[in-house]
Amino acid sequence: MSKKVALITGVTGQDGAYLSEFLLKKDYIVHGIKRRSSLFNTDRIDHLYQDPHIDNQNFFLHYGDLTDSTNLIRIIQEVQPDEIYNLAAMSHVQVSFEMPEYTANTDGLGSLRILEAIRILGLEKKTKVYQASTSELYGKVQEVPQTETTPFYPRSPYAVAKLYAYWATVNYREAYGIFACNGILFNHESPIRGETFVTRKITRATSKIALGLQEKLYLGNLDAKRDWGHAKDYVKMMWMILQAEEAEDWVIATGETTTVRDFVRMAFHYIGVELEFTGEGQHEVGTIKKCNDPNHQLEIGKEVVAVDEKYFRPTEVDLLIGDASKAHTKLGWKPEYQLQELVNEMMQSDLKLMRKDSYLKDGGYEILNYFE
Ligand code: NDP
Ligand code: GDR
Repeated sequence: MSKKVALITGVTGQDGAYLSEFLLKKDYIVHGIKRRSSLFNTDRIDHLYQDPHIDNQNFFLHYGDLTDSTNLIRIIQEVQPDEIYNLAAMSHVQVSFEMPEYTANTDGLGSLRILEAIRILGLEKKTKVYQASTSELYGKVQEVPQTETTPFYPRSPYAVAKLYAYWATVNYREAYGIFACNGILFNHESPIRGETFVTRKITRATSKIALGLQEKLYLGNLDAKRDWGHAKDYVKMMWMILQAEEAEDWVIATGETTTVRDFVRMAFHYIGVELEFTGEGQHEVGTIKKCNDPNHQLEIGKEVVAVDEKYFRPTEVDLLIGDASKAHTKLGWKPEYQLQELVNEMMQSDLKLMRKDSYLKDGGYEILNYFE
């Protein structure tokens, strides 16, 4: 039997990398679309790269962009995929307030371009499509926990664009019979999460503070609550969604919610530090209350966390907590990771990474801290 062929947009991102690994293990031929950039942007998938001069290659990269229809049509025509995973997006909620039009073009129209390419090429009966939908669609809380039937109320240009993509996916399923599905995924993280999302920002900064490479971690809204899972669990579910009997839309979540503040506590706990938070709103600070690890010489009372208003969003999503009962019951999906395990894995990885900076600093190199 011939191998299944998958095409992944956003292959260089967190989920694209984990999904590629997952599908290659399942013996798929994997094609990915990457953007041209002036520096290498394939760090997360370099370990999957194959010399194009060898036979039996099963991982291929194509230059492309979700804003370029002709490029997408050509790649889909060449690849003839059985499954498309549309993961490409301008995925940062706060940045979408700075770049609303680009976000709409990529995250909204980009999804339409993929669906339309399938129609133009007559692949409606062959190619299944997974659309990376998001818990950001729920935005302003209408119901707790959120399920497949909870009304949407997007609160950012990102979420508005993703709302368009959500409904385009449903519409192309109903209008043309394409096996197109939305995975409404709640936040999912990992050691390869983008550095400016809050979890990774926290684990990187905590590691740097532990090693004396950074003084303080500046954050925005510490009260925001998110349902955080591990990206590895979630990419498995993307695949399961396309293997289901019927094309449907699915909520994927852990069912537990945690504040940003508690995530910070958990990261510091990993390095043996207990934090105390005092003050309110933009004046809130986190100081070291106890330090149990003699390797990390941090003084009691030192202020290591502070709030900077620049990270507040014009409209915020206060509380996300998902109910993935449908996925549990109909597909047998259950997340394997607990939040503390995820935090530990991220801390372990970032401490290792930051030790490199520490050696460089000892060798006389200047270490820069980016406050984004
Ligand atoms: P990342 O930001 O890590 O990856 C996004 C990917 O999209 C990168 O490969 C990026 O390329 C690519 N990309 C961005 N713009 C374009 C464009 N115009 N054309 C082609 N490619 C583009 O996101 P994640 O892996 O975390 O998320 C994957 C998808 O899932 C996204 O659509 C996101 O919105 C959605 N999602 C994510 C959740 C999460 O918690 N992680 C939760 C719910 C939904 P480059 O590397 O060059 O920047
Ligand atoms: P989110 O993720 O907006 O949920 O979108 P992010 O990690 O950016 O923010 C989570 C919450 O933390 C608060 N926050 C901060 N966020 C960032 N980035 N930086 C800070 O300094 C900071 N301080 C507090 C935010 O206000 C927010 O409430 C992610 C993305 O992966 C989307 O693509 C995806 O669709 C959703 O998750 C589900």
